[in-house]
Amino acid sequence: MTRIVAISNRTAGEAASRAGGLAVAVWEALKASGGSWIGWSGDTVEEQPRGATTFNDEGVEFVLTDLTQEEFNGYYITYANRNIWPIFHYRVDLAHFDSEAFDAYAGVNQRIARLARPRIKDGDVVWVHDYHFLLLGDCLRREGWRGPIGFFLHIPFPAPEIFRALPEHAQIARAMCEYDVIGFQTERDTSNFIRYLTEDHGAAELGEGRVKVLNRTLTIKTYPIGIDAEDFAELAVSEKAQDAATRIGRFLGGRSFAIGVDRIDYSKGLPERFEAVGKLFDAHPDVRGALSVTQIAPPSRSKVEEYQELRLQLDQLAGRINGDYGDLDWIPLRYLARSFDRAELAGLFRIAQVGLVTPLRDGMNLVAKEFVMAQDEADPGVLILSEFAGSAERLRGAIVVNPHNAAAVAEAMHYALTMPLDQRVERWRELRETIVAEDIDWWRGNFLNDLTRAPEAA
Ligand code: GDG
Repeated sequence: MTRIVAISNRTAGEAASRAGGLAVAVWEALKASGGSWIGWSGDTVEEQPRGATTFNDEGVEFVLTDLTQEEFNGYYITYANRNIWPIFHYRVDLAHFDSEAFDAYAGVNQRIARLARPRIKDGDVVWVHDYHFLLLGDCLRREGWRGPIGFFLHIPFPAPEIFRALPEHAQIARAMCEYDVIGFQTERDTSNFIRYLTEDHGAAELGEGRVKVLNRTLTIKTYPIGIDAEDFAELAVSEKAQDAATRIGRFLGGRSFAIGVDRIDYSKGLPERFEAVGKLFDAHPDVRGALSVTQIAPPSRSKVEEYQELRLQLDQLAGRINGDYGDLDWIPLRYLARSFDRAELAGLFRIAQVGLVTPLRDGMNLVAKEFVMAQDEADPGVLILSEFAGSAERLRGAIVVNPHNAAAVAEAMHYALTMPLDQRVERWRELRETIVAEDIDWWRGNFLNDLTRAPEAA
């Protein structure tokens, strides 16, 4: 089997972090091929480290480097998370353009490439992940690697008109064309990128995902990421899951239950969702006292200002909704700003009547798929899904909503709560079928298949 060298900002060096989704998929691929996984250790230091920490786990070599405080601020906080993240999520208004931060970003991409190069052997394939490393393929070419390099973008790729707001867009796109395979989550992302390359760099499509651009021919295709579907369904009936369901059941006291699980991030549409919950209680007094909404929202990137502001906004909004609508024996909206065990989440999904997945923009959104897989076929809950989540492109059985339209989201919740069993089962079966067929193994297999065939295709 072809050996894989994976490169991503964070790796799954600790067994506990291999708890789900992507980490599992990459880990399994590396274990099967005896590969290496290279990335940031998660620590910052004063002086640039010369080497890296390396260790082996089940035949997989981990190579982790610390970042200097300066690199962390420039590459990670400012360029990746305050330039690329907002722009790729269509939030030009939140971008903090900063050319020095771009230099730091390019510097870290080059340093990681230099670290990786001696570990890549003839016959290997390199698999780079996500928006932290858009330039890495080009950096590896500069280090002399001519073999296959694939890149998968986990977040959306914006419309060209938005991408061009990034002052370094041309430089980034030229560097990206050094990859052999570029994978996106949705057809929309893929066509956005190809349209950009066509309009700005004279690209020509050759068919079957092959694109000729800047004197190279590469594969640019859609590989919607999946989940470990059957495993998640099993997790939802595990003892830990059932304990969590019992605990929340005591609190619910027979009321209906809607759940959302999202990192605190402005792309996830949490204020808009809270507003929709308020609208539901306004428009449908019958639901007052009869439904509890729980939002699990682990804080993320709390060093970034926009995330700190969002946290305050959510604290305030949740407080106001409970103040306005709550009663002596009823909390309408429970908002828990911490993380829970994966099995506990699965247990909560299983007993929920409604899953709320209403991001303003999302590459895929795995919570939507997890919610579906956790359901009980005899009495499944209903998924309410934003049209702007990548997962909406394939998940036809969901109630698809515009998250900006709070009144419509409120109506969708009411519709879900009153939906007859046969319709819920029909929708659920359709969703489940897609999620099982397009699971994480399917995703990884498709991508790696194209990547290992890249030399022939060229
Ligand atoms: C990026 C893209 C794309 C959440 N809270 C807890 C917890 N989670 C787990 C969920 C899910 C994962 O984290 C989140 O994945 P999402 O896909 O929903 O969102 P992002 O974190 O933004 O991920 C996204 C993804 O990459 C993969 O390509 O789908 O669009 O933005 O698995 O269940 N897990 C635990 N406790 C929590 O409190 N254990």
